[in-house]
Formats: sequence, structure tokens, C-alpha cells
Amino acid sequence: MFSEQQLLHSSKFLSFVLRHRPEAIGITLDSNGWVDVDTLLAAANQHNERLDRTLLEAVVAGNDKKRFTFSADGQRIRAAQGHSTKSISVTYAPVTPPAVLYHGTADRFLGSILSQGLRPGSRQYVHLSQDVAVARSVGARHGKPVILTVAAATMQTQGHEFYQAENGVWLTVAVPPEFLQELP
Ligand code: HQG
Repeated sequence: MFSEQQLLHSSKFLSFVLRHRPEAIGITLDSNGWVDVDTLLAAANQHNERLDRTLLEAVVAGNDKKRFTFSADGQRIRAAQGHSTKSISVTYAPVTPPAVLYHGTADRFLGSILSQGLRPGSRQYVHLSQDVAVARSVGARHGKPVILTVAAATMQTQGHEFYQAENGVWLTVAVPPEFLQELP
């Protein structure tokens, strides 16, 4: 089987090419982020990245955040979310969010977020979660975590669209400050 290290390495490689820089290995993604699995494997190996179908399946199945998805016929693969703005534009169908969603961030960003709202930065969308514990761990990646509540249902009634990625992450383009509150 594959070592944890091997799976992590391949997961990072896939995040890089399927979210940010497909051109780095000479592939293009379609407008929904999909690429043919055989094309991906051939291009990866041409760029000295050892990857085959079995390893790919192990990465997809074993990934802690379900970052990657196969198409129903298993012929194509894409990143579920996390794409950067410039290269790829995955479209999602708008869905009704729960009343409240959560966003975890680091305390040093709080002042800026409470005055400007949440912005997608280098990603296509702001990432939100239905679960406080998940939001806390996302925030802890950046520093001392702080949790914000997002009045998602109210935002939606005022015309903001919400989407849900295949792995459950909630997405919206931006959250103006009036819909945010720090969770005590
Ligand atoms: C912050 C991981 C200042 C924002 C996770 C965050 C997630 C602002 C940082 C996914 C701001 C961006 C996304 C403003 C937002 N002023 N700071 N106006 N607006 N920020 O990594 O949400 O491992 O791009 O709070 O699990 O932390 O990649 O976003 O702290 O689902 O699969 O700017 O990434 O998944 O950081 O994480 P990120 P995120 P993966």
C-alpha cells in the first residue's frame, strides 16, 4: 500500500495542478474544473511526478477533506473546491444555506474582516462551514483561531448566492461586515 507521506505528497501535487496551476504540467481543465484521468496521469509522469490510477484512487478515497472527486463514470477528476481566481472557474448551483454558517480565521485578521467583510483573497470564494469545530481548525491554520458567525439565510434573502461543494464546504463570493459576528 502507499505510505502516508506518499499520499500527502500526491495530494499536494493534485491540489497544485487541479486548483491553481494546471499549465505547470501542460494540461487544461474544462470550465468546471474537470480533466480526463488518463490525460492527467500521462502529463504528471511526463513531469516526473509518479502517479498511476491506483495511487490516484487511494488519494481520492483517503483524503481527510475529500478534496478531489471523480466523475460518475470514473473517467475525469477535479478538485471539489479551493480553486484560485485566475485560472479556473468552477460553477456551482446556488442552494439555500442553513440560517447560520461559520468561518474560522486568525485573530490578527479580525479588525480587517470586521471592517471590510470576508473576501476570497486568492481563491474564488470565501469558504464557510456548517460546523464550529471545522471552522476552528481552518482558522488555526493561520494563527490563534477566532470564529465568526455568518447570517447566511439573511444574506440569501438579500440576493447573495450560496453554493455547496461536493465535500460539504459552503462557498459565497464575499460576506459584507453587517452579516458577521464574532462568536464569543
Ligand atoms: C482571511 C482549507 C483580512 C480569511 C480549509 C482566511 C478551507 C481576510 C484568509 C479552505 C479577509 C484566507 C479555505 C479580510 C478573509 N481581511 N483577512 N477582509 N477576508 N480573510 O486559506 O478560509 O486544506 O484562502 O479569514 O479547510 O482559511 O486547502 O482561506 O484566514 O476549506 O483543502 O484570509 O482551505 O482547505 O485564507 O481556508 P485561505 P480559508 P484545503
